[in-house]
Amino acid sequence: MLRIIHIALLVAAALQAGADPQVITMTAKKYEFSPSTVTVERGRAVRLEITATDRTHGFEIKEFNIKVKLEKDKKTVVEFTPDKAGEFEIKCSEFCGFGHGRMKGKLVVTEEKKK
Ligand SMILES: [Cu+2]
Repeated sequence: MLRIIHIALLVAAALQAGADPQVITMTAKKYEFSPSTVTVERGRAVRLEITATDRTHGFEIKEFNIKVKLEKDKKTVVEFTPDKAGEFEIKCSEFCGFGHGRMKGKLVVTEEKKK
């Protein structure tokens, strides 16, 4: 009986993470991400839908092992569940011109809301 309850709880947790993602639409262009600050909640799945509008860019958040290439005019989906709260740097990981080094954004992960 205990085992069944345990499995049910695991399934419920998985469904919650999958069924209620925090969907955020972003764009990337020389030399900025928009929005430049993204705020999400720890422990909830995040789905970022990012489109580079002027040329190829990159999207990197080191602390969450995210590094993807953003092809121009193509929506790139990045999915992850932040397991730590804090502020993390988002940066462009594809050289895109003289302003590349300052093409940055910020991911803010807040603590989970109390249920
Ligand atoms: Cu760049």
